[in-house]
Amino acid sequence: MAIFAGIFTDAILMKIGIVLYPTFGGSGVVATELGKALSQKGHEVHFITYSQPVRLGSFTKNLFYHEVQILEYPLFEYPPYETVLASKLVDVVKNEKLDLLHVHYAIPHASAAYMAKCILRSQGIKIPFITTLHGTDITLVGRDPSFEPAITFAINNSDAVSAVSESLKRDTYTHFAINKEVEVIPNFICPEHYLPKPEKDFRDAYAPNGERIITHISNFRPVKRVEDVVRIFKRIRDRLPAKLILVGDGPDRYHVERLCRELGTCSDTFIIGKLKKPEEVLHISDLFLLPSESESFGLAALEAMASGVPVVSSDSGGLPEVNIEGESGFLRPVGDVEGMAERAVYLLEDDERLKAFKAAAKKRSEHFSIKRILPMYTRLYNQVLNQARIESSLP
Ligand code: GMT
Repeated sequence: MAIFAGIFTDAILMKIGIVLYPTFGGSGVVATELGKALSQKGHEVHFITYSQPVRLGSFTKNLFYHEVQILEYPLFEYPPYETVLASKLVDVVKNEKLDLLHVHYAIPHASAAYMAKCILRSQGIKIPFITTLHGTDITLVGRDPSFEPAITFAINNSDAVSAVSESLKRDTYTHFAINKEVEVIPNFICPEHYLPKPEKDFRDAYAPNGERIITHISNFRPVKRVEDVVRIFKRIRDRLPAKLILVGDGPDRYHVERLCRELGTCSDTFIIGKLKKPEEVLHISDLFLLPSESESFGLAALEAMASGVPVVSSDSGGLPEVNIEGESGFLRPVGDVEGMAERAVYLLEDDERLKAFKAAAKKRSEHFSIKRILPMYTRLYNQVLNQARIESSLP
């Protein structure tokens, strides 16, 4: 364990276990990029989840991945993931001598970490854990009575709790009886991933006659209101030449395809499925649409802005903390398809205006650069480790 003069400081290297969803969701992306950035600073990072995180890329010296094996047995209609995850955490903490665990998305990671912490304590090993709340774990799924008591307990028993926006922090206090301080640490981007590339051929493939390219990226769940994207696009295309690229996949894809057929927009719409590197499409885009019903932060919008793409979004949840009205794009109330289309046309119809908004979106994204956000996490880690040290020295 790394201690300097008895105190953990930013200069001290740590062994950190990161628990995450390895899929395309924003929480998994943030957790993976955080782990990569920590490892580049010399910390040893152990990802613990059920498959290799999609954004991991190539491994470096300080990165490790521990797969949680899900045991199938005829009795288990639903394999008990939380139990095998807790057991895996016990194993990794003990054998890799981790200093702390950082779990992303409360369900079921926070309660699994709590269980691992109790098991390890019974064996004389102390391990603090930090829970980062990402959104639907609080606003959608976590609030459901079938989860609420377990989530409240796991949050209150975390050694520290962070949320990705002020809005999510407020929602957490509103919906749960939380007696812990929730620290806001916004999501981030690594600016070097979004440097402009010469993409003319790629752009021509989608928009051969110089049409504007409008993009949306999501998991096509009802909360994303992807059908609004199609309706907004229809109104834009009625006013100026445009193409729509939809990235991602999910339960609403059939509805979206049907709506495109109904509105007659199929010939100008590309539904390209999931992408490991969304920035490849963002680089050729002129506008990003995110009309979500609820969005604790809107990482996809931030990634668009980092690629120099302005955003027209709903004003729900944490989106106003990311997308600034009249600067990086525009915000309209949830469901205001007309208003979003009108603002989109305003942005797209004038070359100079669009150029200015593209530059401003890029500039705004710099506020969320990993350089600024990473120290917030390492400070929280040090605070938790120092607290654990003080507690273990008490009689
Ligand atoms: O958007 C989703 O449904 C996926 C979900 C996740 O956990 O991956 O996204 C949530 O976390 C992201 C990363 O912190 C946020 O950027 C998204 O706004 C948030 N989604 C919602 O609140 C709906």
